[in-house]
Amino acid sequence: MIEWWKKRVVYQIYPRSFMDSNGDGIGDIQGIISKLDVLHELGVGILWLSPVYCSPNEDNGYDISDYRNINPEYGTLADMDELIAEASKRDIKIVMDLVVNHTSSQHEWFKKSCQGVEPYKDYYIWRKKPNNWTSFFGGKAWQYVESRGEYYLHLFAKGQPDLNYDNPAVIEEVKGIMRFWLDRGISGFRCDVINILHKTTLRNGRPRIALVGREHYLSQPGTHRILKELRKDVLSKYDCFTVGESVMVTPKDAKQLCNGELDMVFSFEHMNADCFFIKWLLRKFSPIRLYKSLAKWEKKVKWNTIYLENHDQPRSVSRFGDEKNHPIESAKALAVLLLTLKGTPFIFEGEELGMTNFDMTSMDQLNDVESKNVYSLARKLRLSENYCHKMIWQKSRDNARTPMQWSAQKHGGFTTGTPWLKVNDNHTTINFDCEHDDPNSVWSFYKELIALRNSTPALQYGTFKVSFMTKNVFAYERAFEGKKIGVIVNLSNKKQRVPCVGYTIMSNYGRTQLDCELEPYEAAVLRR
Ligand code: ISL
Ligand code: CA
Repeated sequence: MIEWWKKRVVYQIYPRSFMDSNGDGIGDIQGIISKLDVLHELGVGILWLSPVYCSPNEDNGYDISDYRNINPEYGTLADMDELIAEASKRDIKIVMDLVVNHTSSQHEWFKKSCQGVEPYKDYYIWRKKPNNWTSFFGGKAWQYVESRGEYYLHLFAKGQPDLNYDNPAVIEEVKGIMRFWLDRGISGFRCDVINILHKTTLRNGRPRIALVGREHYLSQPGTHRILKELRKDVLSKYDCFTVGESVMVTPKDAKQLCNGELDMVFSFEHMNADCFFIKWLLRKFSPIRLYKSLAKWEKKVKWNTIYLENHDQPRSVSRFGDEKNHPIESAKALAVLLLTLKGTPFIFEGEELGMTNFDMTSMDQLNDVESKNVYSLARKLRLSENYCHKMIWQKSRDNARTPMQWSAQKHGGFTTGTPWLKVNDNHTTINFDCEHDDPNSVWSFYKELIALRNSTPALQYGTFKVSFMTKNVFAYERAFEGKKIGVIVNLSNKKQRVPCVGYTIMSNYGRTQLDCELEPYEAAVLRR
């Protein structure tokens, strides 16, 4: 039996930016409900919602102050129940974000922990003296609290204190939260930075340029132990799945995380196709670096995740495609990769429209805590203003977070009020309304490709084999029970000579047959 989460296409919603139903400029749950028919028409079978829990929004919901309630900005528990029920009517499952490496500093647990009140005193990681660890968002990872006369660890923003997984009470709290939502009818979790839960020791880390201390918390034995326990005591009792966001994993770590722990993990290696090791160290995008990494993970893990975008990454058409000269072809070529590789595909809202990076003109338009921290840090390090701007404009997480472009109307039809983050000016041409009615649009191509995947076992769970790879072209084959499908993708702006290929099932150039030459950003699914 093939599990349902291997067959379905996932669509990630960033609730704040998806659809505003009441004109306050912030996306909300009723907004999502109003778009369920559209998502159903697109053909997706699972929605992953970035956090909708109560949060002071220092990191837009990834800092949770109440795990068992909905942020009033987004609606109520009743709205959430309605979403689950309405989605289910359309055979769409809902997956929530589980953010339990840290809470918000506004969480009751943390407030009591600061006062030394039991049983919360040891819910977080407190020390008299900080070590040399640094935060994912730049700068030191420790913050002093007067009332305790101690420092707490925060691997992310100051408002995101890390939970203490040496305390069994914390693990029990997490189990309770998971049951609370699974009992309400959700179908699983996307688990935030899940491979860093347990810190083996708080000794100083080796000196390095980023994430000092990481050898003490990345994929440690303690984390594996906790994940096994969550699986045994909670997850195994429900028909659900988990996808773990796991930072800096190797295929070996991933295998271990998916052995009696999670069902699949997000890895990051392919996100380095346009940078060195950390995203801020820019380099020119190299198609073959992307292909090699994708192929490596396809071969090495049992069940892969496929993604080219999420709420932390720039828009794929802007970084791996050509938003200026070939916006439509390159967005479609990327769609072919996303939906024909082996593993569960994750579409990020707007990717199916070919949405591009934020058309920011000044640093004042930034919202993201990471971008702001990194920008001020880079200026302190005396990197040139020019480089800093380039770095932020190319890699800021706000690139992914501009509101959905539903129509050519003011603010892209996202809100009748003032949007929390500026809508891209190109909503006049890149938007759902136009694309829905245009059979040659990026959206229509996604719809057709998803329908093809949903009805083709070879594409859903067939084997994967590289046919050939060049600097710019990636060709592979998927096969299941003797049925084969070929795929070929050119992620360069130049024509490419290739071995003669054959008849197409889908082509982003509308071709029925491919000869020995590919056009810029040409991609096709082929008969075999
Ligand atoms: O976005 C990143 C770098 O720019 C990553 O390092 C990111 O911070 C990391 O992948 C963890 O991401 C997740 O946890 C963060 C949250 O800010 C992200 O939005 C979330 O996806 C802390 O909860
Ligand atoms: Ca709203």
